[in-house]
This record gives sequence, C-alpha cells and structure tokens, in this order.
Amino acid sequence: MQSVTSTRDGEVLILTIDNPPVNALSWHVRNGIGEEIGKAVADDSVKAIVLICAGRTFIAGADISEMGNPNIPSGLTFLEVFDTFEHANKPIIAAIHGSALGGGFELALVCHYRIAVPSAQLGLPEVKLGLIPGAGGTQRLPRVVGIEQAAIMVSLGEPISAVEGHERGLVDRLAEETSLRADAITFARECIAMGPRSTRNLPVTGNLAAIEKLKAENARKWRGFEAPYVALKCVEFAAGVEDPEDGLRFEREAFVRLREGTQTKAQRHMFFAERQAAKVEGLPKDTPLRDIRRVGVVGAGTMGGGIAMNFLQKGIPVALVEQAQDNLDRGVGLIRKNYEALAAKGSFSAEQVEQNLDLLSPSLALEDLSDCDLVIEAVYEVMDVKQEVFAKLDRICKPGAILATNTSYLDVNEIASATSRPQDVLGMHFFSPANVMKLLEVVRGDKTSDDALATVMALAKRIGKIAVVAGVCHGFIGNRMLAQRQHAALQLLLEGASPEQIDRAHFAFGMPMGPFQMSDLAGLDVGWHRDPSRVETIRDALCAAGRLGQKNGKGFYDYDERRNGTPSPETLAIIEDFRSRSNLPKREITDEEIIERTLYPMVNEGHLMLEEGKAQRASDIDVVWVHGYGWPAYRGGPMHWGEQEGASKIAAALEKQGIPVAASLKENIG
Ligand code: 3H9
Repeated sequence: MQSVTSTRDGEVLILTIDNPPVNALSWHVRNGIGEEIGKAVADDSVKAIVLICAGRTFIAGADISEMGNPNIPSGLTFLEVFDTFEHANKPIIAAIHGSALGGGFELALVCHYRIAVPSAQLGLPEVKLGLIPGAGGTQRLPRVVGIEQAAIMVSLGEPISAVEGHERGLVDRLAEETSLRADAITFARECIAMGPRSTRNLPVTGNLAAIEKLKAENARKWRGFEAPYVALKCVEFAAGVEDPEDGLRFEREAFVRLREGTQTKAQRHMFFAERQAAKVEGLPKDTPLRDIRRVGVVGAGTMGGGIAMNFLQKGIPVALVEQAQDNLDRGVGLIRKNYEALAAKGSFSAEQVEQNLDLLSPSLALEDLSDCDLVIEAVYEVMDVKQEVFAKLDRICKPGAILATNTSYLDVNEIASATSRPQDVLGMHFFSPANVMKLLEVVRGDKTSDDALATVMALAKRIGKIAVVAGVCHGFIGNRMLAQRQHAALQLLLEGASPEQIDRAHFAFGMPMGPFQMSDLAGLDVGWHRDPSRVETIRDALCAAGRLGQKNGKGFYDYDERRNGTPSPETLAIIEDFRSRSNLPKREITDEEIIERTLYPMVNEGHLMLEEGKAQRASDIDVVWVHGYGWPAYRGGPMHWGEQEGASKIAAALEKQGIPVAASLKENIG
C-alpha cells in the first residue's frame, strides 16, 4: 500500500499520509510526499493543498527506528522536502489531529497555514531523545510564538494543546473534532485568496532572559544532558541572526553533532525499551482483562498512601485499611498534605484535590475490602505478617479479585501460598515516593494467571506507570542489582575509599545520589537483624551505634536539621576499625575504579537474571534502573552502558575480583 496518496476536491488537492502506527516520516514517506507535492505544485488546476494524515495521529516525527540504521534506502532528505513546501506557489495547509511532533511539527511549521482539532497536541520532543529539532524547529518556532515559548518547547520537549497553539498564533484555525478533513478543505479555499505565507522570515520577538531563567530552573534536571542546552543555543542564535538561512545551517550542524553522539543513542534505546517493557513474552495480545473499578490498599504508611494516590487521581476509588485509628488518620492526613502541596505547584486544582479525597474510604476493617477488584498490601517486610494478611484477604475478597503485594524483596510464591488462589496473586512493587516514581515492577509468581498479569500491566499504563515484569527472586530486578552495588561499595570502604569519594563518583557519573547517601535516605536499619551485639558489617556497626540514617540525623553522614550531610568522624572511625581488623592496607582508589568495581557487578547480575529468566530482556533492566533509581537516561541504563563498556572488559575485571561471571558475559572473553 502507498504511504502517500492524493485526492481532489475541486481546486483543492488533499495529500494523505498513511504510515502506521504514528505516520512517522520514514524514507518512503519523504519520497512520497516530495513526489506528490512536486506534481501538485506543477499542476495549475490545483490552487491549494491540504496535508492530512490517516489513522490515529498527524506525523509524530522522524522515524526513530531509521536513526543509526545504515541500511535505509537513499532518497529525499527532510530539508529537500521541506524546501519544496516552503517555496510552493500555492498555499499548503496542515490539517492536524492526534500529535504533530518533532519533524511532523516542523513540517506543519513550513506549511503556510495550520488547522487542528482542539484535542491535537503540538510539540518538539527531540530533547527526550537526546536530540534537537533538525529541520528548522528551533528557528521557525521563535518567529511564530516568540523566544520564551519556543525556548520552553524545545528544551523541555512537552507538547501544548492545539487550543493553546491557537491562542499563541501557531494554529490558524480550530476545526470541529469530527470534521477535520471537511473543515480543512473549506479553510484551504479561504487561503487561496491569502496566498502562500512563510514563517521563515518573520521577526523573532521576545527576551533572551527567558533562556537563562529556564537554565536556572532546570539545572538539576538537565545535569549531564547535552541536548536541552544545545536547543536553547539554537533559539538564541535565531534571535541574533540576520539571514534565516544561517540559523537553519547552525541548527543543522548542531543536530548532526548530537545525532552522532552517545547520548542520543542511549536515549533512543530508552524510548524503545520503555515501549518494549509493556510486552509480556508468552502472553497473547487478546488475553481478557479483569475489570478494575475499586482498589484496596492495606497499610496507610508512606508507601500505602503513595500507592493509593496513584488511583485516586485517576478517578479510581480506593479503600485504605490500617490497624489503628491514629495510623489511619496520619496516613489520610499525609495524602491530603501531598495533594495540597501538588496543588500549590499547579498540578491539581483545589477542587480536584477534594474530588480525589472524596474517592478515598479509610477503614479499620479488612472486611471493607470485600468488594475491591484489586487489593495491594503494603505492610511490614516480614513474611509472617504478609502471609497473615494474605490468608485474611483470601477469606474476605470476592472471587476474581487480584491480590498484590508491594514487597520489595520477599518471595511472592511463598506469600501466594498463604491463599487458596495463587493464580490471583502477584507483586506490584512501587518505588518511593510511590505517587511520583514512574517505575512499577510487576512480579509474576509461578502460579500467577495470564489474565491477572495482563490486567495489572494494563492498569499500570492507566495510572501512568512504566511497568516491567520480573520473576520471583530476592529483590527482583532493581534491588537484586542494588545489593551488588552496595556490597562492592562497602568493600571499597575497607580498601581505602571514603563514603564521600564513592558518592561523589556516582554523582559525577550522573546518578542523583551515591550508594551511601541512598542508604542513609532509605534507613540503615532496613533489613537489619536488630541485634546490637551482632556486628558483622560496617552497616551493623553503624546501626548498633544508633546511626540509622537521615531519619535520626546520623548514618554514614551526619545531618543538620535541613538534612545536609557532612562526613562523620564517628563513621570514619568505625570504617577504620573494620579496615584494621580485616588486615587490608589502605590505598589510593581512583574514581574510575569506583565506577568499575561498583557497576560491573550490577551488569553481571543483570546477565545472570536474564540467564535465569527473571528478567525478560536486557532493555527491561535498563527501564528499571532509569525509572526506579535515577540512572542517567543519557547512559541508557546499566545493560546498555555495559554494552558500550564492552563485555570482555567487564568479564575480565570481574574475574580479577574473583566474582563468578555470568556465562553470557564470559563467552565474550577473547
Ligand atoms: C525527530 O522528529 C527529529 C527531527 O527534528 C529531525 C529532522 C531532520 N518513529 O508511544 P506509543 C512507535 S525525532 C518510529 O506506544 P502512544 C512506537 O515505538 C522524533 N516509531 O503510542 C510504538 O511501536 P510498537 C520526534 C515510533 O499512542 C508505536 O509507534 N518525535 C515513533 O502511547 C506506538 O507508540 C517523537 O519523539 C517514531 N517517531 O503515543 C515522538 N513514535 O507498537 C515519539 C512512535 O512497535 N512518539 N513510534 O511498540 C511519541 O511520543 C508517542 O509514540 C506518540 C503516541 C505520542 C506519538
């Protein structure tokens, strides 16, 4: 089937792009458009051209799968096609529904007029792929909407609605939601009299100060990322350039530099990894889903409350159960406080906060969960406690209800065995803060049924999570790998590195915090045996000394009341004591060694999990680490990073450390 076809409505020619799933500008689409537009321009009986898309969306950008692929047939470039549009001797009208993104949005910008349905979205999300717009977006957009709005759109990559686009002069006309094609043809007839019109030579308006403000506001979020800064540089250039052609050249060169770099490779990998993660091997696409209308959460602590918020804000009623009234009140109070804080930031209106809270039913009785379609347990990480809750839920919950545990380590099969319905039991491991973190590990027990799993995967998408399927093993994907990193970091302390040096090396690598800062934040007593006389590790010693982490102001670091950490003489003395008893000489350790010693064992563990079938694919592991632990997206997750480091280098380093190497890594040793 042809991806570009033309039809006529009197003097208006309608060019339709049909390239599922998202009408990306693949090579054959570019060639098709170029050819058809050439013919239409040459045909005197055509007075106006409408560019419209079939299917669910307008053009969602360049075809990302073509990038870095040397086997793409040659043909027309973006710039050749765009040039024909811009210089056409008759008006071209972009008719937009769904999303006009990246190269698709840029093509709409070279069209002479734009009509869109109100629900359409317009944006330049290239930064999320480690790129910038490469077909004039950074040069034409400031000429239409001004520097400030253009800078926001190119550097943050978030789309705006067609309604906002209309207010900002980006969209010339709003169409009826259901009659875009007819409305576009009518509009095209009006445009004939107005003639073609180009955005390229419009003056750039606005103030460059907006750019510095954006940089300051996003410094933390953009740390280590190249693309947002390059995108802003291009907007700045547009403001100062005399000949727009120079601006286009400047942008093009910057685009090509980024396209050849490592960051975009990693970020494109993440784009596909995130979409791939939703696919469960061996699960038929048409697996029937269970209806989830009401959710129960057991445990109103920080985790339970955060979990509940996910559903409430999507309009799903939640029954929240606690054992004691004061804990329940505290939990409900925390949910309100969190929503109010979000409302203060503009995420919700005050009315929405009340609507969300109206959907919450606090209770002291598990029996109140009898009509829930899904119950998520978020109580203490102790097997006996979990099993007791599940045995009760088994008696109380209606047949077909899904029973999920939020455990972060424990054996989901063992938890399921406390019920008479292990097919309905699985893990839903949320990450803290549960209403903020994107990741959800969905743990598939040995007996979990296909439809329970498929239902939870679909539900995850509904509440805006990126779900990854993990098999039952200690710590699942994320925490199992984390344990390797923590173990190696503690070993490095014994050999002479300090907590600050190790944390600094991880921060410089791009992690939001290092292993010890993270331990302090989580609490050093998580998983501690609680026997102060049993001191086998540095961590045991810190706990025994009452150093429990940020929560009591002292852990690996000492904390002030604003939770700023400084090196602790007491901790350093404890480390020193362990070192002298382990007879290890103190030596200089480089940051490079820290990264290799702490991260290579993680990559190894990832390979082991793949070999054991605990993770479906390497890219799923990357999704877990980028969205659950803040691994920098520009490094593409530990498995992608490991691939760039080289399997043979990693395997050799692990062997040198005496660490058993995963077979799939070992086979790469030359
Ligand atoms: C660019 O344009 C650079 C230019 O400036 C340079 C010019 C020189 N290409 O997300 P979904 C696939 S850079 C190839 O689940 P939704 C996706 O992998 C590009 N494939 O759907 C998935 O495949 P599968 C700038 C793409 O409804 C399927 O489509 N544009 C592309 O939730 C469905 O995707 C962007 O960054 C693509 N461009 O969301 C836009 N886009 O089914 C990226 C999607 O096999 N796309 N696929 O897993 C999106 O943001 C969302 O896909 C969209 C739809 C909002 C469009």
